[in-house]
Amino acid sequence: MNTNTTDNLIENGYAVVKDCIDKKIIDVIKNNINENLIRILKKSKKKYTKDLVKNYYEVKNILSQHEIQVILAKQLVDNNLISKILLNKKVFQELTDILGSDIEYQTDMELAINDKQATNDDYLVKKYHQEFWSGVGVESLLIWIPIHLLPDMGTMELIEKSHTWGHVPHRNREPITIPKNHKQKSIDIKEGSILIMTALTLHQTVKNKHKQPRIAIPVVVRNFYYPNTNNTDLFNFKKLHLSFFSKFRKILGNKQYSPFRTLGQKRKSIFEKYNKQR
Ligand SMILES: O=C(O)CCC(=O)C(=O)O
Ligand SMILES: [Fe+2]
Repeated sequence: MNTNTTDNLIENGYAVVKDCIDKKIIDVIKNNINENLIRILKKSKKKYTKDLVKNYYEVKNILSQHEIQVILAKQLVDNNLISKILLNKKVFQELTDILGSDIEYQTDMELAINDKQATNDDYLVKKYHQEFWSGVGVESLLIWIPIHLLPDMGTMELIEKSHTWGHVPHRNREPITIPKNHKQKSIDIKEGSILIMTALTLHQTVKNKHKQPRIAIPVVVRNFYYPNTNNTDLFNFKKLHLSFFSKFRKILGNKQYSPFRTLGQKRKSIFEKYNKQR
């Protein structure tokens, strides 16, 4: 077990797991994003190129950034690419070490895209906030996965140990007050690595002044047996992995353990086959 990640989360409210996603998967994700940008451009009879960045700025003339972020994330969910990242061996190992192996992830999500055009929009350039404010419970983790990140784009900033402050009073998407003595940390991370935070870790967007957009996937992951401590019953989740206990419950089918329920059944569950991407 990698105690480092859990220790860092407990101690500081965040952990960076380095080099845990295969470059191939990052490329598959970039391709999926580009294919969908091209699909949008084709539909609107606009010109497109092979270049994701050019296509992205073209699509911004058609759709709002919020719409782009939602549409692109939905495609990643529907094409099982979010599962593919989370089931990638090293990522999965970290998640199960922290949460156990009954894991689900939130599917009503959006990409976090930050480009030089985003100026004072506090939805796109987020001030210090806790995910708890939006309904994520303390039983959940927030995983921030950079997909297109060049060295001088900036990443994410957070306040170390802010997860121990509890629910920080807030108004209009920013804290009303925070303790004077705090340590702000700019996250040192590259493509292929992930940032894990608690639902109470205060974090904010770093403006990206690079001419290319920074693209990241923020996804909420939880163990579905842990009590929901906030509003996650209103979110949509997709099962990522079942433990022995959950698989056994599925075989039995119901809480009455009906005897001989599936006696002689030849059909095999496709869930396992479908999730054998690791
Ligand atoms: O990537 C970012 O700029 C911030 C993302 C974020 O904090 C969020 O989606 O909650
Ligand atoms: Fe956030």
